[in-house]
Amino acid sequence: MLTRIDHIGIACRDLDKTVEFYRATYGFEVFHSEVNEEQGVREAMLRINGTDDGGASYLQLLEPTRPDSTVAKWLEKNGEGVHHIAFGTADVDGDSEAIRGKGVRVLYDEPRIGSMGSRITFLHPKDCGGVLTELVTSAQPAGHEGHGAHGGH
Ligand code: MC0
Repeated sequence: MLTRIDHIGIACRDLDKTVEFYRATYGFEVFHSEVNEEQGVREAMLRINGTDDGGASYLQLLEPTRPDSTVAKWLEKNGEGVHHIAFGTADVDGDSEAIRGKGVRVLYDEPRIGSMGSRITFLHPKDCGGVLTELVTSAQPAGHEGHGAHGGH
């Protein structure tokens, strides 16, 4: 069951500059940052709020680390802006199988590793009304989410 907006992914060309915009304009601070080589991104997670299921919602700022990455391709075509939305679930395996059964293309056979050790998969934007959609199961069970065990900033 999808229980929250886990994050909104925003593609940018200069992560540090974009982090500074969100800090100076809204007061959001970086909760966690990392490089995900498999996905070809350097990212900063800005925690916006906790949620009823014990999880949280974030803005995820994404800068490509290589020119052939999906985010680099997307930036070249569209410029900076909202790249994807992500729904949180306690069961990414079960939910992606259920959604696949409805005829929506799930991009990975098995979930891969996302932010803060989460397990993630993506749904094809062409099957989701033009919205690249991600499903996320946090590394820690709902109710125990926090950045201490994820390596922090
Ligand atoms: C591509 N398309 C999109 C899109 N990316 N539509 C909406 N939102 C997006 N973000 C559209 C293109 O405009 C194109 O439409 C069609 O999909 C095919 O795109 P393409 O540029 O030819 O590229 P493909 O087919 O090679 O790849 C598209 C695909 C790819 C969605 C399969 O981007 C992908 O695998 N994405 C999932 C992984 C990802 O995005 N990782 C980065 C975030 P037209 O009409 O022109 O044919 S990593 C992340 O977020 C992790 C770290 C985390 O959350 O923890």
